[in-house]
Amino acid sequence: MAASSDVHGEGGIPDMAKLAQSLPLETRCLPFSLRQYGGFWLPEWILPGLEAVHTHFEPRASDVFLASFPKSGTTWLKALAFATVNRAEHPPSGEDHPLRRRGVHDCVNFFESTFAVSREGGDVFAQLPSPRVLATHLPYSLLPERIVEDSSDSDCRIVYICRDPKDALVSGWLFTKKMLAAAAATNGGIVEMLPPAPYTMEEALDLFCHGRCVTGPHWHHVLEYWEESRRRPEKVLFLRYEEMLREPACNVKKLAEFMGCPFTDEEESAGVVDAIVDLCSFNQLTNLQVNKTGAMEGRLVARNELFFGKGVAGNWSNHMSPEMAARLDRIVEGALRGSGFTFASFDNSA
Ligand code: PAP
Repeated sequence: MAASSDVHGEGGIPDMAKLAQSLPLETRCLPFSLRQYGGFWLPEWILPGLEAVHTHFEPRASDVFLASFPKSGTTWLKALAFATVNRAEHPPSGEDHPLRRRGVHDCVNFFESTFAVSREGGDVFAQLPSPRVLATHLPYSLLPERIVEDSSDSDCRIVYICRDPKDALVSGWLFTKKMLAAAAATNGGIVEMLPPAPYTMEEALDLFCHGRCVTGPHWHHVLEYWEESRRRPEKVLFLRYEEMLREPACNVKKLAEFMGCPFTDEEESAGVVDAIVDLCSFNQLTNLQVNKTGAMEGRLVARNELFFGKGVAGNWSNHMSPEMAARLDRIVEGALRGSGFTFASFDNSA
């Protein structure tokens, strides 16, 4: 697997403003133009953020990074991690909990997109108190060396959430269609989007199967983090969306332990784990006013409600034919062969 220094070379990340125009371009994958860099298709508008993250971001030992391929359960993981880390200051059953007042993505920022749209320069997260919880869709091999390095100075941790690629694809396709409709109605946001087009499931699937989607190929994204979680389980925790739906409390305990703030027996008996699971549940979050009418502050035309679809495993079957699903399954299985990794839905013993 490519470590980040292999991709960026000795001098670190290159000058993206100069490099971007020479990178392979994909404009059929809505809603953004994509450029291929380091083997992955990244939104073109993110590239300055990638450079800024490498140049300016100063990780701290107490940082936790929540990583994911888009539409794999990031919003849920953000809510759970935020509520868990901050439970002493903000008890999860409290009426005034930040997650009841603010959008999940405003409680936990995506770091590359925040850097990409920031006009401040420097480290935009320098003022955030520790412990910081930040999120990223970047592939492991494109994370800054200071985050991934194998040294005792780099104690920050990474939690990855993966999801069946068919559900991630369908969730992203539905999101894109809603986002384009919203952008058309409001004259867009501050990030330039491609003009709306019919964008059928067949088109989205075809691009996805060729790895041409935001941060694709999906299976390479997952595999990089999975391999690192096997190599350094103390550094990378690998979670699965489908398992979290099955056993949320058990996964929240695992998450807390990994983040260095395990629940005490007293907390467990007092129902704190269940209160966090309940606060962050699909039903609770979707019923909050802020998630019905609010929007991600000052960035994309992404109303909070767009981040909540059905919140289940297997929604792909409502939008993909068995033949379409079999095509993607075959490609993914082929790509994963020999790796030792399988998606839960392909593995009957899981
Ligand atoms: P992002 O990559 O844009 O941040 P992300 O949160 O990873 O999106 O994925 C959105 C999916 O997570 C949606 O799935 P669906 O379209 O198949 O329904 C969304 O419903 C689901 N999701 C969001 N919050 C929760 C939650 N609290 N519990 C379960 N699923 C959730």
